[in-house]
Amino acid sequence: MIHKKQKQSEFNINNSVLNDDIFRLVLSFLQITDLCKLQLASKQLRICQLTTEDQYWKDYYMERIHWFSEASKTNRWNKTTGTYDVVILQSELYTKHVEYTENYKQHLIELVGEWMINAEREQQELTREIEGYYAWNDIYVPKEDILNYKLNSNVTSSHYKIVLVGDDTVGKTSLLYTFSTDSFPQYEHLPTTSSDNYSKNCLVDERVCHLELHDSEGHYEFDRLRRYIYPGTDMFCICFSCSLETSLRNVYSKWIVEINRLHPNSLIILICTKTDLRDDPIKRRELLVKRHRKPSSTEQGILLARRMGCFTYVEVGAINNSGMADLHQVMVRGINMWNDPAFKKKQKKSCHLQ
Ligand SMILES: Nc1nc2c(ncn2[C@@H]2O[C@H](COP(=O)(O)OP(=O)(O)OP(=O)(O)O)[C@@H](O)[C@H]2O)c(=O)[nH]1
Ligand SMILES: [Mg+2]
Repeated sequence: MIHKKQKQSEFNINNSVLNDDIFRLVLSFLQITDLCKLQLASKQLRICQLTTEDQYWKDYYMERIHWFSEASKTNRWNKTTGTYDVVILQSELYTKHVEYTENYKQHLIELVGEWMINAEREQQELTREIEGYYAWNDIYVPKEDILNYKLNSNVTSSHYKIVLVGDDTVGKTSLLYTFSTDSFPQYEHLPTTSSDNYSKNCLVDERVCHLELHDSEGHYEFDRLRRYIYPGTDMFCICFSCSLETSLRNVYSKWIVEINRLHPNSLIILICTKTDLRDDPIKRRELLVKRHRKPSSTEQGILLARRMGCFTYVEVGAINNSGMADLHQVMVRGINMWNDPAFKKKQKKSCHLQ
């Protein structure tokens, strides 16, 4: 039986029989986050002092640098050779940081710091880019005003055709699935290859409304086929993901152009998807590491909606059901407001004044 006093001294790491080398070995198995926690525990303890040694950071640093550069590889089309070249995005950052031989922790902090500055700069650049886009008529109405609009009792139609478009993987199918079934799809991304239909019945101002919801294929291979679902649409919803700035840019360079060319003067709303990613620290970090970007902001979405002549702007996160509860209201009230002669008159007046 171990005497109480003896037991205490054996397990007191200050007076431990374990020497520094054994501690080092133990520490080398720990995750860097645990080392950081230990480092903060107490500066007096020898084991905590050991955690500050550069060798732990070296392994972590090298592993991270390798992972960052792997994660940032992308295929870029080479016009001259007619093949895809593997390029590392922001490679100058890695090459600069690979050469270090000491102060690994410090360099890792600097590297991430550079990305954050880069991400902030890119964000400001994107806002300037949106401001410079060709501006369609600004007919923007805030979502809150649409929600306050009361349905006109003279209007008899309660069947509405709504079409969702937007780049592939922005989450159109997931949004429609969640919207119509109240549950997020359990499968990973299955690219839509035919225009599927969903439907939803809802009650707005005591009127039963039927929403006929059309999914579409986001991939450019389907550009020719997609247009066949457009005729008779009451509302187009252009979707982009807040974590994919190419999908935001394509609102301007592809989707608005396509709809306005094939069906001018249609009612279009802009939907920003996957807003849960803005609050998810792991996903934010992944975006920072892979593309040195931050998710696009609400202000940028509203600005884009105004420049693109969209009627309103909505944000949703299908995965956590955020923004989904009043989406049917925005759709039904939005279509009715758009077709209201009093509203059209007001819109025309303000367009003349501009
Ligand atoms: N984090 C998050 N992921 C989502 C959300 N919505 C969809 N996703 C994921 O995004 C991926 C693409 O979703 P889809 O709904 O298939 O995208 P899509 O726009 O229909 O794509 P195409 O059919 O190829 O045009 C899937 O892996 C989904 O699980 C969301 O709200 N949050
Ligand atoms: Mg789909």
